[in-house]
Amino acid sequence: MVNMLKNKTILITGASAGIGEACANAFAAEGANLVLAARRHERLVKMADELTTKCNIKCRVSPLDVRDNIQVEEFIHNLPVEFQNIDILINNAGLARGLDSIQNGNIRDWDEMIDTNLKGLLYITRAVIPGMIERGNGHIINIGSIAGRQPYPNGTVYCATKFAVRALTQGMLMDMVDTPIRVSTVDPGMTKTEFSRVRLKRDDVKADSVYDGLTPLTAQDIAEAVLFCATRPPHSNITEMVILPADQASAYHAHRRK
Ligand code: NDP
Ligand code: 8X3
Repeated sequence: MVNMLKNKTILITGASAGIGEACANAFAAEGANLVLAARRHERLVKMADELTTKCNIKCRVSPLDVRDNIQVEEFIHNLPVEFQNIDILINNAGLARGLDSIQNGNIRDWDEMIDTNLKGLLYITRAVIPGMIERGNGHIINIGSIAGRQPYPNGTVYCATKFAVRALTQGMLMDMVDTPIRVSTVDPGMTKTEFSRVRLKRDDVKADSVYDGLTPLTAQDIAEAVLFCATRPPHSNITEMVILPADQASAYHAHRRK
């Protein structure tokens, strides 16, 4: 993997926190140039200041709501020339909102998850793929979830969006099998980020209790897996990778120490 990513251009959505931020750090450390997008622009600016100095890379940041296709198209269309040739797209922006049964579900929460995790991923991917095909080079790495493999009670709609990400990964592989474009999904289990705080609408005590008695994954654990996928030789594609904490056996089985 020596210098494999040096001067490559990596676009990361949802780069302002958690797994996206950890991916930015990991790829910058390998000398890759970054395009970082999320709604919290000020966080991205701070990251870019630090990473350009520390890792001697180029970094472009952009405020972006992936749910808005017009914003997405303008963002990709208006990238400066030096950032236009995206080598790797990390489709990471995503969230869960609420923990409710289907019969008590909040429609606004459903819309937010579907619009972000599913439609947002599609908008970005649609805008980036043609350039990759034209250049004959590209890798799309989707951040799925164990929730895209096993639905669990009160998380049905979030799980459905992540099942959809897996379906999209498999379908994209088929659609682009005659191109050099690679497609992967990295599917984590419980990972301690801002995820549970967002899901539980900033009830931080409840959010932290999600990880009571077990050792969750870190965002860096996932970034290392993404980096591994991104650094296979061009003839090799890791299509799916599932990573769980050692204390977790499935979406519904975790070992918690008292
Ligand atoms: P965080 O809440 O820490 O980070 C989520 C990121 O997504 C933030 O940078 C946020 O940025 C961004 N984001 C959310 N909505 C939008 C939007 N509409 N437009 C642009 N960016 C958006 O959570 P994680 O790092 O844990 O989540 C990253 C991905 O990992 C998600 O797809 C999640 O589903 C997945 N995942 C997480 C797991 C976990 O246990 N943590 C396990 C399995 C998968 P901003 O608010 O600034 O826009
Ligand atoms: C996030 C992990 O277990 O909450 O995708 O579904 S989980």
